[in-house]
Amino acid sequence: MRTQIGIVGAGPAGLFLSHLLHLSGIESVVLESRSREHIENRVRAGVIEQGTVDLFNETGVGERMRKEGLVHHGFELRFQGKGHRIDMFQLTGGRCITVYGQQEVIKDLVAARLKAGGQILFDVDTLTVHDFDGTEPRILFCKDGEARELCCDFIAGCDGFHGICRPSIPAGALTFYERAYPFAWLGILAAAAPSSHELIYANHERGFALHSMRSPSITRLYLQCAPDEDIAQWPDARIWQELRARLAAQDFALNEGPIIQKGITLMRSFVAEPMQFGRLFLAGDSAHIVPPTGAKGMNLAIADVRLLSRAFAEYYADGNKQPLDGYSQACLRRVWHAQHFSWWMTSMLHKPESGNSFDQRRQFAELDNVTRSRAAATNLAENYCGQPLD
Ligand code: RFL
Ligand code: PHB
Repeated sequence: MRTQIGIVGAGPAGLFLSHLLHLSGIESVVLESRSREHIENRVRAGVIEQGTVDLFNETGVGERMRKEGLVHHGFELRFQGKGHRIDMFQLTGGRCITVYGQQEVIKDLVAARLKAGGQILFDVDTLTVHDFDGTEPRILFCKDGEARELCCDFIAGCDGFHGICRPSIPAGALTFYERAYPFAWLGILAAAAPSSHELIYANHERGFALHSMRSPSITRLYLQCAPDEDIAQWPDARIWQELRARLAAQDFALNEGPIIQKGITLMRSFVAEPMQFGRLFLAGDSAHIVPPTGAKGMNLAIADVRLLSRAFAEYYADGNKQPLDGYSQACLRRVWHAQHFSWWMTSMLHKPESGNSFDQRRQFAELDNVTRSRAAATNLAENYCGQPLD
């Protein structure tokens, strides 16, 4: 098999890259280790920045999101039992976010690629990448028990944080910047109407909690927990009890319902620089991850592949390799802004492991500032809605 761009991974980065390349008349093949059913049902991100929404609309994959996505003009910071609304729309001169599940984005992108005759091979295994330091990279893999080879001009490593592309780059060629956090999130999906129209980020002495949603009848909720938490120790009744305690506020009642999914997410900040080696380009979580508190990961993945697809388009149009050479640098500014914002939101809202009362007082002072000072609130709102794509 031969193609122009061999894409490893059918997450938001890989699928959207394939879609953008197609719009520029460039061929690609997407290789995915999991089944179509698995990736279309994997519950992850929910918050989509305005710039990402606009890009989906401009490139013809935003139709269902426009109908089913929930547009939010604000969100709430809750601490010391009181809610404080951050009016993103007003503070940013009309920007907002859309709540729409990542698995719905995946369904829309898979459908668009298949409709356009795009090739996505699901359930591939033993995938390895080769010769990307030369001019004829190859991807070897097995499909239905048969060994296959995909020859390509370039490889796009869109295979997430645990993928194989980044670790295939020779040791010492990349620098890693990293921070692990001493806590994790226990997340649930519940068949219950959201208890508020907007997201609620709560700093509570028992730990952080987040109220989000997926639809008018499905609530998404998270609780700060230990990184080595055993989910078996969290029967549904304990989860609801903890959520009620952490989200408590006057005139607020938490709607409860059957829990349809639960899982634990570890939290880490990580950047690999540069996001390229030879003809292998990394995009999305394979190159960087953020703790989910700032809701930035998928949005960053989309911003990366937008730049990467443009760089490939210039290369194929007139042989100009400059945008490809500048790809990593062009991405990293946004990446580090998001790293800072995600780290900051995380440290402002989570119960510090130290249990130090100084840290707790400092957090309240920071929350007080961010909810009282228009300048501080504007900065938060601008970062949360996301900088416009350049
Ligand atoms: P993905 O989505 O991990 O996709 C990588 C794909 O590669 C496949 N793969 C392989 N395929 C072939 N061969 C191999 N050897 C392979 N190894 C892996 C995998 O099966 C997978 O299909 O990476 P991508 O495309 O870079 O997308 C990144 C996003 O998924 C991630 O950043 C977001 O989910 C982060 N995130 C959020 N981002 C937001 O923008 N807004 C949010 O509100 C938000 N909330 C969240 C989140 C992530 C969370 N978790 C579970 C980590 C909430 C949570 C709880
Ligand atoms: C979600 O709805 O899954 C969600 C919302 C906000 C975040 C992270 C995840 O910061």
